[in-house]
Amino acid sequence: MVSSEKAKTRDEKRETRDSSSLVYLGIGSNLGERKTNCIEAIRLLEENPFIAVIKRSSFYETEPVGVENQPSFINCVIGIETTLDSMRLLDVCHGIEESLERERVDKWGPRTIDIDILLFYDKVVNDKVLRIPHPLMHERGFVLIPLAEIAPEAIHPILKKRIKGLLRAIKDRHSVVKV
Ligand code: PH2
Ligand code: MG
Ligand code: MG
Repeated sequence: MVSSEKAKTRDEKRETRDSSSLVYLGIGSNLGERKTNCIEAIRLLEENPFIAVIKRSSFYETEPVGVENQPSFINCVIGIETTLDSMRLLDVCHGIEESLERERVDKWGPRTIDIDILLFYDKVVNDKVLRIPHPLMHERGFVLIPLAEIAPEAIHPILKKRIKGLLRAIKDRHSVVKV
């Protein structure tokens, strides 16, 4: 009994370390073949020699947040390892968005693909073009639900709370349904 309790504690510690030692990306699409677009974006990330995709959440059909009169999204979250710094990773994400963005109609409307850096290991970045953790991630069900599926123990480096705790406290009531 005592030894299994100790083992559990060690596992929990290992899980904490593993979760915080990845970079987490939010992937979303609400135009065209939405799930295929997400899968293609993940494939292109995996193809980059400096990126390894380690974890992928389920796909979720999610109600649009913010601009609400647009089609619903397919969202998922992936955990990657990368030797790129956060700015170079942002460039890679933008490049993949551009290569899949042929169907995009207007800037704020539906998009074939959106790749957002949510967490970059335990780093905080406050740059004009890049803020990490993603400044809205802790308010959004379409981010926290898939993120909690693959990294419940990861810690938000500013709020100093675990993802599973942030999810418990969330007020966002937009629907997020596993597909
Ligand atoms: N992305 C946004 C704004 N609103 N809503 C959902 N459900 N999913 C998204 O990915 C999303 C959104 C800005 O990037
Ligand atoms: Mg986004
Ligand atoms: Mg974006």
